[in-house]
Amino acid sequence: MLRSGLLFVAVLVTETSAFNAFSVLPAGRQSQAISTKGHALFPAAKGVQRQRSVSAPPLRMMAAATEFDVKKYFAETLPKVEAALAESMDVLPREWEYDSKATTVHESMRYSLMAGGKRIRPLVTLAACEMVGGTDAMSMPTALATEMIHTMSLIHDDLPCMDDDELRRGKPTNHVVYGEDIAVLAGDGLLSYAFEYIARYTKDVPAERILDVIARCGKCVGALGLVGGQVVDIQSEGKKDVTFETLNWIHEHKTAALLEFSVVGGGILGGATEEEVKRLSKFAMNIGLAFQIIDDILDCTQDSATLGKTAGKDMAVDKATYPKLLGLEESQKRADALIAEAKEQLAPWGDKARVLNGLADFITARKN
Ligand code: GRG
Repeated sequence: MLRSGLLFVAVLVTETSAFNAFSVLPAGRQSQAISTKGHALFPAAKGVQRQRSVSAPPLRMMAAATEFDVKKYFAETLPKVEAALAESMDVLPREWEYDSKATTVHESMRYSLMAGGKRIRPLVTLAACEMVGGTDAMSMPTALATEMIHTMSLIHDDLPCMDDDELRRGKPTNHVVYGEDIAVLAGDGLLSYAFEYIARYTKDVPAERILDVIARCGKCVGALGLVGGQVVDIQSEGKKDVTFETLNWIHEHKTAALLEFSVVGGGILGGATEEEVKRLSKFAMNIGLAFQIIDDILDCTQDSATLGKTAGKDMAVDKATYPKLLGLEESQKRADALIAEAKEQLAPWGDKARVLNGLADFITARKN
């Protein structure tokens, strides 16, 4: 199992072009380059920083100019995450004397969780925790929980009653393999297991921090998170007058909220102060929106084989997207500006922020 996980990661790292052609500029330099153009960020959407032009950070605020080799980082870190994810599935039948009647849903949960994916959410959790002085042992259960929740959201998003898709992570979607009923329940199984996993397996962290993380986890999934974002997304479908503010609202909730939890959760477990949590939150909301903008761009510029999911879907259903509202070039500029501003939030950590900064840059450089 571990060997096949490692093999998968080796293939992923070798095959993904974004991993190959990517070396990260020092945070300070990139922020400065972008800030000279003075892009305004998104207009008045609630909950994130917005509408201030990105001004050059003072020299003392610039992160240390250390090159970050993202390819090497993925090669070193992804096998660890893949192995831990596999173990999270193995532990169910092994330690919990699982009733054999539950094997179908367990298999279905495993099918989607272990189907690959970039694992960005667990990576930012581990990186944020380490940046503030914590360890992998403190944050790994929460890191895995973010991937369980993300995978659940993909399974449900692909259902015929939602986006109705048959390809995900290069494989047939969960409901195509197991049927709609099992797919719904596999998502539910992953979601509840995520909470159980944080509560049961987090070690060496004071209980109040774990409690805070569990509460935030609930919020990011619920009506003020993924669920709320998905509802407004569905309600906006087919409408010609979706505003920029609504589009931002959808993606702050549907996409950015889970990334925010992933980063902030890692920070809290590692002992971040209130002020640090605020910085992490702003960083994460920015990279979350940038992530979605790039997702929209890739949907109309890449093919299904590269994406591992059906390309051109947004246009086919006439969905409101960033490229549709802004055009491709302006969308890319917005994503770059959001990443630059996100990285400014990490400046006080200096070189300790190199991994999170590198992952932020990866978000705009990725090709799938
Ligand atoms: C049922 C409680 C409950 C919640 C689900 C379906 C739903 C509500 C929300 C949809 C959330 C969703 C699918 C948002 C899209 C986010 C996004 C950009 C996904 C792509 O993420 P990647 O590129 O995918 O990280 P990989 O496959 O690499 O992990």
